[in-house]
Amino acid sequence: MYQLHFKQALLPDGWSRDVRLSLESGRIASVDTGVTAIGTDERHAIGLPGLANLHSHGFQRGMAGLTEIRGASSDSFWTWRELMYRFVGRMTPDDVEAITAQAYVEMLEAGFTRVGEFHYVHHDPAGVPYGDIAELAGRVAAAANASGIGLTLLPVFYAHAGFGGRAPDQGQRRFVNSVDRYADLVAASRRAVAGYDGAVVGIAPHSLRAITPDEMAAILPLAAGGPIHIHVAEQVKEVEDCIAWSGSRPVQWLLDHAPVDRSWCLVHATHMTEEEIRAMAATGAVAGLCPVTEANLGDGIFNAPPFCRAGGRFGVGSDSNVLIGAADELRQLEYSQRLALRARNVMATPHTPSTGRALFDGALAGGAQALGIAGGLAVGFAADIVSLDADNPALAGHSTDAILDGWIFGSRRSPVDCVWTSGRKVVTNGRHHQVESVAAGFRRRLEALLAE
Ligand code: NGQ
Ligand code: ZN
Repeated sequence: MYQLHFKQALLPDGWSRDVRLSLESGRIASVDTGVTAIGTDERHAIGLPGLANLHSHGFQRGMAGLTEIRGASSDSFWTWRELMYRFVGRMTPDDVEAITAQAYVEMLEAGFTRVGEFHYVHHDPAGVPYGDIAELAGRVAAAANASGIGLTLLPVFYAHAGFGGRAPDQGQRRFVNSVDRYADLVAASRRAVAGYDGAVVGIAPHSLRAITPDEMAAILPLAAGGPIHIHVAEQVKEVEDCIAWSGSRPVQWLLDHAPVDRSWCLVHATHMTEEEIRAMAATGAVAGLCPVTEANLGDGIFNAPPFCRAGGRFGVGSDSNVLIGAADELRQLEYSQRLALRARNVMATPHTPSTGRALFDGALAGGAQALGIAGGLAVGFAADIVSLDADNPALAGHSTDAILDGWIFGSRRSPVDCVWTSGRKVVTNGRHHQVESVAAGFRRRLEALLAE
């Protein structure tokens, strides 16, 4: 039994003072409020539930800052993807593991306690499966385990270069499986995470570009009740190509042809009509918003107000991992709305006037739903906890919701102090316990990769 005491903590029904959490076997065994700290309690000022990072491609952390150079023609998502494919073509399993571990350490230091890894690089550089079809899924799981982050592994089905079942291109050879081989991959992925506490496995048809309707129907049963994630309507070109292929826009097509419900996460969902927005919100599916990456790739701005008014659920993901931060994603989400609408406090609601609190509550609930877990500081839930440093100048004099506003909008240096995942402390004073060895491994692999 391990006991934490917080001067204030955000519980499912709001902020409470003098909170003691007892942790046992990785879970929260009891929550007491209005109690003074006793000798054996580990004392902290501010306690928050850890957020889920619902969409990551861990290996892309290795490309951060390397695609910000203008090419010969005008740059776009599609020219970025060419560079990404070239990077993918060179990575060994050791590279994947070291780069992914670095990304996960940064996530933990930034206040994320679980990651949804949308994992699609499966085969060797020639496109031949490894002896173990889940070799690279195993490397992702090893990186998660080494860092301590909770893992929801989403092995990806990818088979085509475009709508209508177009043959995959060379750059995609490491991703491609038949339906049967994908079923083997999902089963092997379940085995790869079997020893890891709290791991969840879902499935992920990559995008409507990469899967045919028949293939989609064939793989959906493999989810077996777990989460189902798909990229959708991220780029205008994808919308145009989908209309040319089917007569429908991508979100509309998906809602018409797939059993979208609460177990789904529609990643990006950037380009929707008001009708699609209302229809998607009504399914209970989560919008997987990746505001920092969407800005970096020039995707567009999610139309949040009508989606939230219709009761739509959202969570955030660091996607390309160009910059990893829970507060950064939430701030970018709000600021993109402000810039588009020339208004302030767009994500706040009549019920929750603090923008930081509304963003945090939304991302906590939507992120947990999308990753197939329960999120929050409540009895029986995983002990995924973040403490903030009350001495950070951005939090001076702040209490309750103003703490979240100060963290998200006003902190130059992150106030994230300690982080626990499944009851194990993995970050102290804002630093991950293995930060140096993981960074050294990352540096070594990256220097070798980039020297080639
Ligand atoms: C991905 N990234 O899977 O990493 C994609 C690029 C694709 C984003 N969509 C590949 N941001 O969409 O074909
Ligand atoms: Zn993605």
